[in-house]
Amino acid sequence: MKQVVHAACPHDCPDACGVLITVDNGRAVKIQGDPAHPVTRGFLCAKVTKYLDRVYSPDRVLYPMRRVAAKGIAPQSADKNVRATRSEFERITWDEALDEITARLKNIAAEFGSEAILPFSYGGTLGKLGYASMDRRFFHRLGASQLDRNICSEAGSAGVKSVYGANIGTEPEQFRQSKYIIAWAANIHGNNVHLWPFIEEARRDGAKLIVIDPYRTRTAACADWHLPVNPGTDVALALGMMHVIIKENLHDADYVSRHALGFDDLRAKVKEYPPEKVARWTGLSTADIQKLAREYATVRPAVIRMNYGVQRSENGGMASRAISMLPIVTGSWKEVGGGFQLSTSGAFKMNDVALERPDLMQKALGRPARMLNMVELGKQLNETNDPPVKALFVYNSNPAAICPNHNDVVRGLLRPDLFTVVHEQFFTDTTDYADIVLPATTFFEHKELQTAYGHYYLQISDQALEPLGECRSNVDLFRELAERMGFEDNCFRDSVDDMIDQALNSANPWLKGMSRERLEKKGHIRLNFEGNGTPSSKPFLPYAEGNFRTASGKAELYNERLKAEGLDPVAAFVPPTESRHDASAKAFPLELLARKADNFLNSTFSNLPSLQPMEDTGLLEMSRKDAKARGIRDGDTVRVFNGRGEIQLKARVDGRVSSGVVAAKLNWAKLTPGNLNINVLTSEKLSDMGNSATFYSVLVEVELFRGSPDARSQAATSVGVRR
Ligand SMILES: Nc1nc2c(c(=O)[nH]1)N[C@H]1C(S)=C(S)[C@@H](COP(=O)(O)OP(=O)(O)OC[C@H]3O[C@@H](n4cnc5c(=O)[nH]c(N)nc54)[C@H](O)[C@@H]3O)O[C@H]1N2
Ligand SMILES: Nc1nc2c(c(=O)[nH]1)N[C@H]1C(S)=C(S)[C@@H](COP(=O)(O)OP(=O)(O)OC[C@H]3O[C@@H](n4cnc5c(=O)[nH]c(N)nc54)[C@H](O)[C@@H]3O)O[C@H]1N2
Ligand code: SF4
Ligand SMILES: [Mo]
Repeated sequence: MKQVVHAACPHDCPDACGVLITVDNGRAVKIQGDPAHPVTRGFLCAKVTKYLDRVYSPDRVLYPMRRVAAKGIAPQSADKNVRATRSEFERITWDEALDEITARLKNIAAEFGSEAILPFSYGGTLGKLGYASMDRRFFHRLGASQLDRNICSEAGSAGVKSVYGANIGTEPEQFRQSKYIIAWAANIHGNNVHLWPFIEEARRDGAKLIVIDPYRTRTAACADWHLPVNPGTDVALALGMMHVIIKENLHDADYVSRHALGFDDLRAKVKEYPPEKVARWTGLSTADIQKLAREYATVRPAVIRMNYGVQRSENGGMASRAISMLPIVTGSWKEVGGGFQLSTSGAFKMNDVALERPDLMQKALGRPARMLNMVELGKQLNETNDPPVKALFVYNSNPAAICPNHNDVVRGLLRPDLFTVVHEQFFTDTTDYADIVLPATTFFEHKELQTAYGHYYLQISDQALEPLGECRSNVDLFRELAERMGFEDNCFRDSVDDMIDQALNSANPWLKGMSRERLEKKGHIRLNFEGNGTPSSKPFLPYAEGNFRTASGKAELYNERLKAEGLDPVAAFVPPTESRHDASAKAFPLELLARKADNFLNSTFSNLPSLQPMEDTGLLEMSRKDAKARGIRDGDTVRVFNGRGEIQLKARVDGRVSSGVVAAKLNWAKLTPGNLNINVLTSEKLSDMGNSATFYSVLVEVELFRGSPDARSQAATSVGVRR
């Protein structure tokens, strides 16, 4: 009775792997990469290779649960037993859970207005339906506040779109034809591992790999050249490179004159960024900046893989804008193996209006509901008024781990008058504050339509298993809730297949010929860039002939709209206020990179015993110089602090960061010493463009921890009660 089911990994990762699941008598017995997928080519990352451990983990939420104890992290048993938190809950039936939720939401809406309800979701699944479909319909019809989902990528998107008009880029397959590959704030080994084999092929053919990253990642360690740029100074670096390129006449005058607007403004602007000056900001040498610029402009084809690390900075929008100008100036978009990639997501435009039905807000409120930015959850829970947030409905997210300014978030989540529902697969940091926990399916247990942000293949992910326990998918949960609320609109009765069909019924020419039936048969299909119904595998060169998606149709090196936002219409380097360039750096002189872990996915997977040994967590990585100046040795317990909070970590003096920079990794708070995670130090400050998060613009100070270890300094394995 063995059967192999085609699925697609829905985790928040550019690769969106093709997956094969072997099912034997209703039980998954094997997971492997689909060898037929042209980009992900039959292998999976370490995290998803171990996915059976996740699906069948004894720690999964399998039934609806109601809180029976005070909110907050329960005193835990001494064996790092996350399940211990279950004693905080009693099992209830789905009927009881849904009755209680609908009654509470109705009461809150009646007393405070429906905008007192805030949905909170992000990247648990990037499945088209699980990410945004029935849930949006439900909250729109309810008249709930809208969530500005800006925690990850909006600064970069805004920066790139301000030049190109769309967020699309070079396809990964073309990297094998490149001769000069720049990984700019892109941790390819950790976060985008399926690009790596293409880079290796190119290198076997003589290509050079350059990594621009303040942290010596595994990718940087494998590179031909690592440039450890100071955090938040990439705008200056890109402008400095263009200074050299234009001054030395290495630019593509023909491409620029035909396809760009504002080259003369750019030429004038970059005069302000000679390499000598840029060297002081970036910490790189003048000679290296010149060499990088000359090589990038002359070794062809050259491609830039920029990732979102660069835009988690106060000036992240401008950095993305400036970097995305480079392939315009050199005309690199003309060449197979040239160009630039931040994301490919802009190519998958579907019928989101049909899926999400924003018109339903009109019915509920007579207007669009207010928008609250997820980056500022702490502020939303503690300060927002008219109306205050009285109900928080969390799914696809773990805000008590991943939001900046963790202490404020937790203060808000602890409010006794806040009604919190969490739809989850595990008892996460956030379920520690939930009134009701609902069990969610994994991608093995529901059907999905899967896009990607690192390649151009659309996939169907088939259901391999019946839901475990009483788990429900996001779609099924919100369909059921809508019925309980008495929402009669027909869209609340749509099936998964109905919604896949609606999504594909789009004006996007690249979806022409794409149907559910074809996807079901083939598993994955490349977007139809010829727009003629017969897909070909010709290289996709989106901007070889211009065709920018801006209003002018040109690449906008000068952008009038930026002026209105108080920004330079070309580009300008404004140092982050939380950086060594600011006076505030006197009190907290070190720049913290509050990073992701290579073997977790944001906070997901960090509770999985089979993956935990692969990551050394609870560390503060620092340079020899900064450690020595503070009398700190490798292995010492250190206090890391700033005006927002403090955390005790173990010093690791390992040469991964340069002087002035320290780094630590994201993890579940309750698995981190003292039940706090690195986000106690990060800021809610928003980026220059896109109102995005600034996880990598954070100043801290570090000192040797001197007192006797209190509850907060003990290892994750010991008893720790918050505050
Ligand atoms: N294994 C794994 N894979 C993941 C994730 C994960 O957590 N783990 N997360 C997923 C998600 S949500 C996303 S958005 C993508 C993100 O993928 P990436 O954008 O690659 O993610 P980051 O790790 O945030 O940043 C990349 C690199 O930027 C560097 N960096 C930080 N500040 C600066 C700077 O000012 N300038 C420069 N030049 N570099 C800087 C960091 O040190 C880091 O090595 O990855 C996805 N894939
Ligand atoms: N310090 C620091 N903080 C960061 C970052 C960083 O680099 N450093 N990165 C930021 C970035 S780029 C991002 S994208 C955010 C990510 O923030 P989140 O999207 O909240 O990321 P995760 O921690 O992966 O949490 C996702 C949760 O969704 C659950 N889930 C998975 N599938 C489903 C499903 O089908 N249904 C439901 N209901 N739940 C599901 C998972 O079990 C998991 O607990 O974090 C941000 N926070
Ligand atoms: S997390 Fe990324 S690399 Fe790993 S299986 Fe999923 S899509 Fe592939
Ligand atoms: Mo992200």
